[in-house]
Amino acid sequence: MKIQNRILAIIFTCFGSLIMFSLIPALANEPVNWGLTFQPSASSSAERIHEFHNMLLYIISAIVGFVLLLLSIVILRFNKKANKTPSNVTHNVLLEIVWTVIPIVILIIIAVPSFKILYQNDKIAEPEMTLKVTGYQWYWGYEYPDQGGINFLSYMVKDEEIKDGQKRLLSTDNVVVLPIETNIALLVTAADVIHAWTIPAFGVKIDAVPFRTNETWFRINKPGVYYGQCSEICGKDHTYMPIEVHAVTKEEFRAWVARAKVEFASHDSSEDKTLEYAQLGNK
Ligand SMILES: [Cu+2]
Repeated sequence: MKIQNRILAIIFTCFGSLIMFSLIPALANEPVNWGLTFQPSASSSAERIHEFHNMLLYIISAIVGFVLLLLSIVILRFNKKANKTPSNVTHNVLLEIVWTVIPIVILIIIAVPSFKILYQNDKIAEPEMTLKVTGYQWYWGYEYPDQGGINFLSYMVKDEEIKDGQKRLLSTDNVVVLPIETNIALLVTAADVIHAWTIPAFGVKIDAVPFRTNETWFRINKPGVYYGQCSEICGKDHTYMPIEVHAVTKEEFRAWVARAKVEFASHDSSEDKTLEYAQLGNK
């Protein structure tokens, strides 16, 4: 009995800590220490993903609870001491049908909303503007084809150049500025190897594949600064190609477009910076 109590105590402690940790909220639009839950959603796509995740959490918790209950009954009632003469039953047709059909029903219940979200997050609902992203080893290129062809490259701010308010490994020299409440079509490709453009708060993670253009869309619903990182291991400086998006109101975006057209009229040659970054890993 003592060992059984100990096992039960361990199981309940594990569950208790899991529940406690899952209650710690992730409050920032960036990775945080000990962050366990999602970053708060800032787009309709992320909202749908979070709702689906929460639904799955209820289903999986019920399944885990049920299996734990069955295991506990087996451990307590059918151990050698409590059940000296074991039963010889090996088959039960009804039981076997039930434990096959119920999981199938559960999978169908999960599949329906899952496919719905895949479709909704994939299909571009009347795009109002386009952002084209190109992944390079190891930086990002951005183009705004319908905003006068603004285009620029975006590099991580190096540790020794970080200014107040910038974040190590997350801030970039040129930030992506996007308007809120706008359906943004995202076109993603790469120039060398496979990268992946990701902003967790937008619910977007899409591979950037050479010779191929992947597309998705999102609609940001609150202004703010959002961070992401390349999410496909793309070489030695994979860690050093973050994404920084500033979501602003439509008026602020128009003002930025006017400034950006002048500022990015001729951007720096990418060659120099590529060389500079090639040294980064050797420091
Ligand atoms: Cu990459």
